[in-house]
Amino acid sequence: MELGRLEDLPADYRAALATQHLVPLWPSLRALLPPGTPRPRTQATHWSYEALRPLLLRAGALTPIEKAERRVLVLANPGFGAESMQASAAIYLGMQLLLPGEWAPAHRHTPNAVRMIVEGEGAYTTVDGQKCAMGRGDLVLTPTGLWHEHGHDGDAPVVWLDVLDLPLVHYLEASYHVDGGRQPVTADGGGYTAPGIAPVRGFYGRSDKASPMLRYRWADTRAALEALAARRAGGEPLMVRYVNPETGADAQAILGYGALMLRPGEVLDLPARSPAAVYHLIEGAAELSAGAQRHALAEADTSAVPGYTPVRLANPSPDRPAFLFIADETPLHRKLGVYEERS
Ligand code: 1HN
Repeated sequence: MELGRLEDLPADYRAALATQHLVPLWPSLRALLPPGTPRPRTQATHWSYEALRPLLLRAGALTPIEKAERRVLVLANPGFGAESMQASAAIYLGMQLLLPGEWAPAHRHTPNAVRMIVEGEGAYTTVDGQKCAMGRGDLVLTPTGLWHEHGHDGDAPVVWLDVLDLPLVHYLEASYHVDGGRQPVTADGGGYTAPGIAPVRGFYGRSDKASPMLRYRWADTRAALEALAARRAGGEPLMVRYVNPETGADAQAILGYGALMLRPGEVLDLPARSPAAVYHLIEGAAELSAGAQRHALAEADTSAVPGYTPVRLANPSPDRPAFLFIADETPLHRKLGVYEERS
């Protein structure tokens, strides 16, 4: 049944509604609740690292770190427009450049962030007094409310992918920051250095921090995926999730993070799921099909995929595995009770 339109209503009635801050629902009802499936603003979008890298390095020459605080090019999904600076409804993505000797001063803010290190050696992020070295493929968490600053003792540019839940926190009108200076370094990574091993505090005390582990080394993640590949038959996804080692829950409350391996030549079909997702290629090569869109991912390329969209991942290489980092809105959808999978 076709619903009544705004234009069907007399002008004087519409004007009277407006003066009382009232709006008729029926002209907008179908847009708010489309039939059968949502109409996401998120578009399947691909960002080539080869294309963005020279632009990011040029930002290094154009804008000193003191003038930027964080030197970032934002991966803005065209579905939301450039001003929104969001990759999906809840995900913000940016590529950040730190040059040798530079320092990005401490601040803390309400949105949660993670960094996936893309290129370069010698940089570190100090989070809550813990100095976390940043190596390629490492995942470093900067959870809500914790001080964090970046420094670089190496001799070549360092680039990382920032993933934040900023669009959601901003939408909730809960986004703000507090400036700081340099933090004293108080610990050497908190003792969470090996997967599955949690340091005891005092006499059998365990950490109750929301994010006790702040750095997940790529060597550990990659080894876990290789071990899965050695045990599992083909066809089953080879995937690990980044979790809180104390509780086994997702590493962060809003966005979820994982890593996925594709064997040489492997094709993997993932069902349509309600959360939007981001795929970032750490190693190898991959083809990503999201609905009718197809993207070839080279190393360090990033793709955003809207929710409710089936995804096919393929490794075109006959002899090299491919490794992807995945960030998605799954924890948020599950907590809100709107999580859905469709086969
Ligand atoms: C932020 O704090 C960082 O600390 C990077 O490196 C990107 C984007 C929006 C808001 C805060 C950082 C950010 C950010």
